[in-house]
Amino acid sequence: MRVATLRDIRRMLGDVHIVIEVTDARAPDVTRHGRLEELVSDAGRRLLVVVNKSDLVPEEVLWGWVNAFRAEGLSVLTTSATKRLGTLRLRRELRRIATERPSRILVVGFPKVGKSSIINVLKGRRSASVSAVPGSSGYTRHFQLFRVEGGLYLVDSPGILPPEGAPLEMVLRGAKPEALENPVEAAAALLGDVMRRLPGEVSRVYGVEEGDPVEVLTEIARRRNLTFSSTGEPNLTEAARQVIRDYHLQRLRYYRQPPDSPD
Ligand SMILES: Nc1nc2c(ncn2[C@@H]2O[C@H](COP(=O)(O)OP(=O)(O)OP(=O)(O)O)[C@@H](O)[C@H]2O)c(=O)[nH]1
Ligand SMILES: [Mg+2]
Repeated sequence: MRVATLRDIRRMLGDVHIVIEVTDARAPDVTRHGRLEELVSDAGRRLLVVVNKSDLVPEEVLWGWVNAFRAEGLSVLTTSATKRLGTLRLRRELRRIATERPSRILVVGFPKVGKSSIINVLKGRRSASVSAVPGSSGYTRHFQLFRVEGGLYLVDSPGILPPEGAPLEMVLRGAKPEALENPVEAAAALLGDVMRRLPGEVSRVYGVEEGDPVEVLTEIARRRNLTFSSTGEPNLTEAARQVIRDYHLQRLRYYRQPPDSPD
């Protein structure tokens, strides 16, 4: 995973006109990046927040998030890159706000929010790849431009933000389970939150009774025969990794309620 530091992003901002911050509809609050938004604003660049994976959450939840973000003065659109929902609107919006031509657009976000999927939809088949930006400095050596349409270019090296934070935040921000210091703690936090927000989901996916998260994790380990061969004890770390992967692979449903909604 090539992770860009905020310093890299700041440098890239010098060469782009518009920034698309891609967030995951299941956790828009956790997958947006306040510091990044500040940098974009400080650089005087236009920010467009895209709430992607809209197909994974109920419509009222999606609109709750959109309204909350708009109330903060943010420009927001929703997409499902895989189901091609909202992508035409996104293209039209880019065309509308790209007042300067040529305009270069940077796509940033945490790992696995769907940056590449969105770029691929926008690029389309007709798009041509264009070599490095002439006459600009620094980061440009490493990026290629893709033409969305006349005068509208996407920077092909998407800014992947480092997934940092509390254990649950790291999972929602796409940190790989192997990269987590304490996967058991992270998976327990995730399971606890899924059970609280979507009662019945954990039992549907794992066939276990819902209750204390660590006990649930232990039961998952037992049921999947994840035990240490030496002692026969349940291997909680491996069970935790599987649960985290299940969220990333969209097998375990989860979404967060927008503010001001009954939780
Ligand atoms: N359900 C759903 N899945 C999506 C959507 N967009 C992307 N995905 C899936 O999410 C996963 C990550 O998508 P990518 O486009 O690779 O995400 P990315 O942000 O480029 O990931 P990195 O480059 O690894 O940071 C893939 O399995 C996609 O199929 C969406 O709108 N809905
Ligand atoms: Mg990508």
